[in-house]
Amino acid sequence: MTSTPATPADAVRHQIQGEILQITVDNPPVNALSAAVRRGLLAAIEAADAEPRVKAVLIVGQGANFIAGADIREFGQTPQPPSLPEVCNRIEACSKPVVAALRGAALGGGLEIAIAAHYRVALPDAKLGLPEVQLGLMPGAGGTVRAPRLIGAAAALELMLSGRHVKAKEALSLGLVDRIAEGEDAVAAGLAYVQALLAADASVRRTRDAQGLADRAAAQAAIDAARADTAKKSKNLFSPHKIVEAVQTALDKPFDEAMTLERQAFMACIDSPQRAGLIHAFFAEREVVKVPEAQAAQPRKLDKVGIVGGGTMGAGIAVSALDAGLPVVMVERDDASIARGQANVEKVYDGLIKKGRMTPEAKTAVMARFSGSTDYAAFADVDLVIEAVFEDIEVKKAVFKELDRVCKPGAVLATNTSYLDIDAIAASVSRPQDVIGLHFFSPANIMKLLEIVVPAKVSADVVSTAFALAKKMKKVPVRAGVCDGFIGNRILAVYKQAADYIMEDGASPYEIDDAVRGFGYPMGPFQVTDLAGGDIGWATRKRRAATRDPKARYVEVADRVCERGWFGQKTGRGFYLYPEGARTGQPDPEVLAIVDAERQKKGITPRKFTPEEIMRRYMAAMVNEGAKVVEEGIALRPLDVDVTFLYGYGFPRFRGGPMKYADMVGLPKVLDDIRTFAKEDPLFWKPAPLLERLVAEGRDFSSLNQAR
Ligand code: 3H9
Repeated sequence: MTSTPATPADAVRHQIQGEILQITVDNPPVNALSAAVRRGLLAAIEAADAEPRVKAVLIVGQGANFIAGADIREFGQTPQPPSLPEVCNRIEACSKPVVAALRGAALGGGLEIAIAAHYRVALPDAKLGLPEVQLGLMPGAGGTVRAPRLIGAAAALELMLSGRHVKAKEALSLGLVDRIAEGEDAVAAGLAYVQALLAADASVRRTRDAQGLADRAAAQAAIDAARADTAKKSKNLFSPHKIVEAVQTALDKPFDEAMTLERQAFMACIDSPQRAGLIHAFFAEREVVKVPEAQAAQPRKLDKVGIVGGGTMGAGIAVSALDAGLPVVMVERDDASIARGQANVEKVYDGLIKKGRMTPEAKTAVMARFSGSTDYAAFADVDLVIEAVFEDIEVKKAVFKELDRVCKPGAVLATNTSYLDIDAIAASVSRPQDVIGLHFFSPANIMKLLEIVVPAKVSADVVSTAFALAKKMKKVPVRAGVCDGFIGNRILAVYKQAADYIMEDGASPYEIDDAVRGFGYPMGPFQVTDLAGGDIGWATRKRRAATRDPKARYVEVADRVCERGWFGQKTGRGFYLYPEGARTGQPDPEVLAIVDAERQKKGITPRKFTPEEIMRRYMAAMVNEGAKVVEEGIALRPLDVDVTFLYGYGFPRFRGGPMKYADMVGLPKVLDDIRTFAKEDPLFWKPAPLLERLVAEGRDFSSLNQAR
């Protein structure tokens, strides 16, 4: 947690130099606008107005950032005066010209401060934006009222609805800033600009009077277009619609009234569960890297990477490593396989060239760092090697034997297995302390999630190296323990089972997919099966058949579908029909007939499920297994489960992740559901002891989220 300085004097300094009053916001790490900062800013502006010697004001941030926005940790607590809109209005009302000099982050409330100032200069490293939408919010300190006046409705809406950051040059062309300065010294750049303004006898220039909305027809057209687009693309979201309506208000109403209405809409966003979910996601993805090993040990040297296997996975990992700037050497068993591996890597870059996102020269430069070999000796100088061969423990052990033979002492030996016992792999080599799991998700060069699977004997600096690799690759790493499926696939197996039960009990796969999409997922579980290939799950089910509890309920529908050779999109048919290579499936009456036949075989009379009933079971299964995963230490904290599902399984970000969702629904309610479902199938619906304990103690999953 970041500590907020207690007094305005700590968080905001102001000093008079000649005719200029310089205000410095100093609230590490990112100069967020805590209550102390707001008080300090207000006091400083009042001092500037009151002091006759002062002819102009400069606002800067201490360190590498201007201001990263409101202090997100304060949301949900009782608001402390002064409010940010009040501070912005006071800055704008200042009787002397106010200049903001921007470097690093000038985001959200930070940009609102800047556009309430009268003039702006940006340094080359400045990042400007109104990213509130990504937190389930909208700009709430005049952003929706001032930004359209400054840069027009179309540009302002685009900024606020995308939440993207713009660099100094673009900010200048948009009209967000007035000039660009060189270097990294915001004070020097700001003072130079102030002096130039004073020399030119420049007066105050208030954004409330700017003319960006003067062309009413153009503004209305931009708002209508944004409204239509938002209705289509953000139908599950709350705040984008509020942003569009706030800009409509800015166009229709006088400035002060629009400010009041913006505040009301902002407070509605603050109160929305989506704000809670999205802000949880924001902090969770920053907490997830705080794991004991990475805090205790420095990473090992990581300058060159080896990859075993050039299939889809190996090639995707190679691309991730190349994109991280690392030299990569790939080993395959024969010349044909290494040629195929290299071709798989090049295919990714050729795709980018085709889309105009990469030049052929850039590809040549990247591929110069790639080499292929059929000889493991090529790994002699790599710092880390990732094995991505066939999922079979004996095959993997044979690879590790070779790695053990050729790799230099201290090289990290990683496996990309998605469920095999990594402790067993580690035990098969002479250096178990160097063995770790790096579970990439397919396509590995695109998917953000990286499960870092920590076997019993691995040393802390190897875990730390894995987190360093994730950072270089811009992945979101989650620490997981060893078990079948680790965090993600283990939980997936359980809620997929729940989906199968719902199907056999009466809902069609299409109704289930609809309900899951309605909840906010991009795809339902049966669509995902068709996309991934039904044969993959089939192989897993066959592997597990021998160890499956004979008393456990087993739904055979998917096996019947696979027996017909219907493996999903790649075979043109799975749970859905894909006529002529279509990407979107159509419901298949023959699949429904298979489901019916299975029901009849088991004597099940189908019943109706509403989308809400479907989701209650689906989520209860997910949360219950999530609690078991936390209790067993497979996940360090509930937030690690949340981040896994947000980045690896398409869980809707606005719900924060499954464990946060459970907290918001209320754990007693989730447990009640599980107990009710247990009456039908006590073996499957066994409540997680952790869930029972938390309910008994009146606690929630968030209470377990402190870093361990
Ligand atoms: C808003 O402004 C609403 C207004 O319109 C209206 C109000 C009335 N508050 O990301 P990093 C922490 S909404 C509190 O690792 P980077 C962060 O948790 C806000 N804390 O660094 C981390 O803490 P820790 C709109 C914050 O260099 C540390 O700072 N603004 C805040 O990779 C370093 O962060 C945004 O949405 C905050 N606002 O990236 C901007 N921001 O070390 C959100 C960061 O304890 N922030 N922290 O883990 C960002 O996008 C990035 O943090 C930033 C720096 C680009 C600034």
